[in-house]
Parts: sequence; structure tokens; C-alpha cells
Amino acid sequence: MKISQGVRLATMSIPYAASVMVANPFLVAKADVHPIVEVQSGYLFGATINSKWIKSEEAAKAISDERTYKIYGLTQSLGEAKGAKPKPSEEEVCSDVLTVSLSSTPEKGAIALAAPWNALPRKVQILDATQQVYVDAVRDFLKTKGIDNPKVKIESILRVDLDGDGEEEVLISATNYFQKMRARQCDHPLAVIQW
Ligand SMILES: [Ca+2]
Repeated sequence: MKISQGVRLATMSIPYAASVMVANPFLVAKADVHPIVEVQSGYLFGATINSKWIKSEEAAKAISDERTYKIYGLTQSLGEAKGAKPKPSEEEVCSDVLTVSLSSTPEKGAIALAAPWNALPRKVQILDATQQVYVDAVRDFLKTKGIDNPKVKIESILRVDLDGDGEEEVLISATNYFQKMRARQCDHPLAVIQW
């Protein structure tokens, strides 16, 4: 930041200065930008800036150098890794995707987060993914979205109290089997949260 910009910022009203800080990632301190990355692919989901979510393109502009990430599996913390500055994916079919190269990608690593807090404050349970009650629930959900006779395959079911209110939520990751056969590499599977 130029000195003249800093002086101008100092003379703004506090609410206006705060709005500029949110709107312009270049003016936000590095420690306030918390990017979230998918460990195995390096896909940059986005980041939070001062507790506000920003998409990956904006996040990449605000991440100017290497960051330290905490690596998480589905049920446990898996240590730390260095993450490089985001860059466009080298995968041809995903060239519009931004990725972060991590110094360590543990086999069970799922999410990398550059933040000081514990992103797994409550216990996560992995449930049996073949339970008929959940297959039926996903099939019914897909029917409401206009998919006739869906062939549901549940990849995983997790139970965890997401928001800390004492009630556990169920997260279901599933695919519609025939759609998966045609899926491109950049397509995303279905995720359902049961509150
Ligand atoms: Ca809850």
C-alpha cells in the first residue's frame, strides 16, 4: 500500500474504512485472510476475510505469498503444510480452477485451512453408507429435483453437530450412478445435509 493511501484511509470515517477493508482484499492484513483448500486436488474453494466469505478468484488476489495450512481429515487433524500462492490449475479440463500446491498431502487429508482456530471442535462419526434409510432419503431428494428413478450410490455419511447447538446433523455425500458415469473431472458430487 502506498503511504498516501494509508493516510487517506486513516482520515475516513470508521464504517467507510471498514467497508473498504472488506471490499478490497489488497488492504486486508495477511493474517485476516483464511483460505480453504481441498487437500488432494489443491482446489481453492475461497477464503474468509474478516469473517466474510469470498470466492476463489478474489481470495487468490488477497493471498500474495506462501501460507501455513492446518490439514484435516474427515475425523481428525493431520498436522500442517505450507501452501504456495494460488495459481490456475494445470489440468486442461479444469483450467478455470485455482489451485494451491501443498508441501504435504496426507492420504486421509480432506481440507486445508490457513487459520489459527481448531476447525474440528466436535467429534465426527462415520456411519455405514449402505443404510437403506439414507439411500431412500437421497432418492426422494433427487426426485424432488426432477431426476426420475435415480440410481443412488452413497459415498459417505458423517454425523456431527455442525453448529454446536447440541443436535447432531447428518451429512450425506452421494452420486446419481448413471450421471457419475458421464461426469466430467470437474463435476461435483451431491452433498445433502439433514438438520
Ligand atoms: Ca447442530
